Amino acid sequence: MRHSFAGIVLLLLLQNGQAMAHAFLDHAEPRVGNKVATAPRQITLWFTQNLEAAFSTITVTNAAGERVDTGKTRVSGNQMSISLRSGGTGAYRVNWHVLSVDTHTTEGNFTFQVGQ
Ligand SMILES: [Cu+2]
Repeated sequence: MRHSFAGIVLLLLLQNGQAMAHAFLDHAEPRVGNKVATAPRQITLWFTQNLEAAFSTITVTNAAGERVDTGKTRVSGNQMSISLRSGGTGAYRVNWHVLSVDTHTTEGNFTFQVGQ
């Protein structure tokens, strides 16, 4: 009886630890919310956990809402990046969707400013 109770507590602790280990955005280049003088050639995102390349993607839209990414996300460890076409000035939105190695998916988006 005592043993099985300890086992259940351990299981709950393990599950909780795993749930807190989803891949979340750690930082990005260009930085989230930052302003850059000219449109970057690529976007790079770093996550809190390693990513599964096949199911992790980035899309980027310019101020007019047009896709300006080249459509090919590159994944390496906890990092992924994508090249951009020139898309003019204004607010760029970066949308990310990742599958981390713990099989959980997370997604989010942020903007940065190009030009003045
Ligand atoms: Cu997770």
